[in-house]
Amino acid sequence: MDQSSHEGKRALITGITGQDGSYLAELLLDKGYSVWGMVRRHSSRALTRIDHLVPSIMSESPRLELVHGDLRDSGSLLKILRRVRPDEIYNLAAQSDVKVSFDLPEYTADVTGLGPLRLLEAIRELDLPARFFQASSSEMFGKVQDQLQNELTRLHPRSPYGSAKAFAFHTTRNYREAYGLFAVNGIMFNHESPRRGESFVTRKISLAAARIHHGLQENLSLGNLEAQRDWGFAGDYMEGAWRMLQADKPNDYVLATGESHSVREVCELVFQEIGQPITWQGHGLDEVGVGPDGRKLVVVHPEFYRPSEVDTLRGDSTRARSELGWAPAVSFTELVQMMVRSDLEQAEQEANRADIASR
Ligand code: NDP
Ligand code: GDR
Repeated sequence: MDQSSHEGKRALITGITGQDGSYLAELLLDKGYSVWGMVRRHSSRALTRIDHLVPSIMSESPRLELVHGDLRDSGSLLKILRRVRPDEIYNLAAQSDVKVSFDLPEYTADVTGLGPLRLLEAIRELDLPARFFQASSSEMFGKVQDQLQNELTRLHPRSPYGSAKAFAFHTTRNYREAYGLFAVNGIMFNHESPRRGESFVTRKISLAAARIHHGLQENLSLGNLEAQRDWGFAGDYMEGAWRMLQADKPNDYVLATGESHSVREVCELVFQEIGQPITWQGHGLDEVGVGPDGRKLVVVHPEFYRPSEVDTLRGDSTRARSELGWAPAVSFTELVQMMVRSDLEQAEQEANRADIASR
């Protein structure tokens, strides 16, 4: 698709400061869209992931504008939609941390569950002819029976986050059926990148390994090493989100690679990439990952277990592949290598700063 075909189109991204928001903003700006990003008020600057896009605000006709709003505040959503009148709305904002959702269940339900409902109501209230993308999650499948999960798989969430996403999923579908909105769910399996939040397991592992490599950290504490996920690259998934809103008809689509790997495998690959392959010793909470020189590089800690776990996920994205022509471009190994490379650079900078500070 060439850039000129999208010039003049207006997109609103909620969650633009997050991992996915930053990739989507790049993608849409590249296609010629004018982009509005909804941001929350922070006491300090929170635009790290989109800083490189922000200079265009200073230009004469900025194509990226940031507006203050919050998914918990219906008034702010109405105001933004009235002002921006977007052609496409990508709802990426959420309290997206599954572990945190056990500590903040009501807050998670409010932001992640009711937030999309507030947006959909505002679209309906204003009679806006906008297309709406909801960032739905494989976490909704939870306790799975089938080897592969697709758009027809039964939902059995295992966390307050998964339950909130399931509510938003059904709400999005209901607004499509009840009011004829072009509202779609992208049922996205885990997707990662060098911009992934540092508490999510892939990034936690790659950053810790890089810091261990540069002598900034002793070891890495993890929870359930056996959990299996279908991990892809965030940039590929945002391409899929965009394609869903370009389709002739609204529908729900799974985005996944179709491959799954365990947390243990991620660890093994990451430590191999930094030149310190690990071997496992012990069992359960006593298990450790030992480096070539006998140092304990990975330890297991009960703090990182969840009250109920999603053991294994693997997605079947046949519908997206055949109807949208979508396919992930980055493999699991390439993804891990990309993250390790980036975190080695970050850790090297941290080591240099620590060195200068100690002089
Ligand atoms: P992040 O956690 O990186 O980003 C979340 C974004 O939501 C941030 O911009 C955050 O803003 C914003 N946000 C949080 N609370 C509110 C609120 N009350 N009002 C407005 N904005 C808010 O998530 P990802 O980029 O990884 O994920 C994007 C979406 O996709 C999320 O909805 C997530 O649940 C979903 N998803 C993600 C998958 C993944 O593997 N990454 C897989 C499946 C679904 P701030 O910077 O101010 O905190
Ligand atoms: P997830 O991602 O819960 O799938 O949600 P996360 O990376 O947090 O966990 C994946 C699996 O790893 C296990 N695990 C650990 N997880 C973390 N965070 N920290 C640890 O120390 C650790 N040790 C083991 C977890 O138990 C889990 O099984 C992500 C989020 O992006 C959601 O917003 C999104 O909807 C889903 O992916 C699909």
